Amino acid sequence: MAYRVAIVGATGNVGREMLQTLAERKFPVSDAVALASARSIGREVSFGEDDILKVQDLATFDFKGIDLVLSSPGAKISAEFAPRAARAGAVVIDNTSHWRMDPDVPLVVPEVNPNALAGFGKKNIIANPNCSTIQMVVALKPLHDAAKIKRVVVSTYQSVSGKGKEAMDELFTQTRGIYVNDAMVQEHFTKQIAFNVIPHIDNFMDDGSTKEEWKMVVETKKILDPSIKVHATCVRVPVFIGHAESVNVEFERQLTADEARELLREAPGVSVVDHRVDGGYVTPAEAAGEDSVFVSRLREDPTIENGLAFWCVSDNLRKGAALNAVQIAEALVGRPEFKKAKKAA
Ligand code: 11C
Repeated sequence: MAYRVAIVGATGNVGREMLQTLAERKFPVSDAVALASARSIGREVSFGEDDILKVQDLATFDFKGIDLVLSSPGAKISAEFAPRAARAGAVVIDNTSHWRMDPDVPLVVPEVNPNALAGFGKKNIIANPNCSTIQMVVALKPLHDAAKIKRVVVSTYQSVSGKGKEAMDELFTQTRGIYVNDAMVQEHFTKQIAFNVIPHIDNFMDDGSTKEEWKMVVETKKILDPSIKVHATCVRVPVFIGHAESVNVEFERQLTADEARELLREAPGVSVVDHRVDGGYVTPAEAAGEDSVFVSRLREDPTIENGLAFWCVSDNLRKGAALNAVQIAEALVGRPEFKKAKKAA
């Protein structure tokens, strides 16, 4: 069986990556539709090697007959269009933050909580988690199953592509400008991003954390285990693609670095590269364009009981967004609840 698939936000970083990932993974698509806001109507986006799609207007598009929507248009737009698409019978897999904490919307990382997909029919909406959460929970899942995590302290090193194409352009322009002595253009970040790091991603909250940090806390609980305590510091770094994280974990029982390494080697979606020699670890430049969550620098932390530290890196546009969404689609169409709903329609 093949499916009619609409991509919402098709001209953005994640939307284009969704189209590429669907084609690369040969997801059974009978018809693909690219949608975006009015200012992008008529623009063209590639779907696979041969197909070019003309972007249509999201605001006026009739979703009747569409089976699946993969969307990444911004939270406010998702709040408006997703119920409209769902009412028309499509299942929306949404990459924005808008639906993630809705109790009637599954928040899914297929390697971690695929069974949450059973609840997709409550709203016909499934949420794709935040990129920094996805890579962390993929790495934590096998460790949690083995030794039960009590607490996680994470610091992120997030690339500018998480903030969109204009943010990538700003990093490029500022970097070039510093070399050629041009005036500093600073529109998308609160401070200079070239040759700098910024401890601020998304809006500030009342308790002094940022929304990006809050997302890592509440999403990890929803996906993996509500009893896990998480403390996050999210930092923007002058890297184009690939988020990195320094993760410190406290378990209920001891887990040695060797045990953790073996568990992670067997875990779906994880590649362990941990050689304890110069260059024996993965950096964002090597993770860009790859599907895996890479884990390096595994070591015990003797400053707490049952402590373990590691480094994890992943392509934020792929596993952190488009790939996870396509994996959700793959898992969904194989589920009996989805097949039943399609038959009944
Ligand atoms: C960033 N993680 O790197 C963000 C981007 O909630 O989906 C994704 C925001 C979200 O800026």
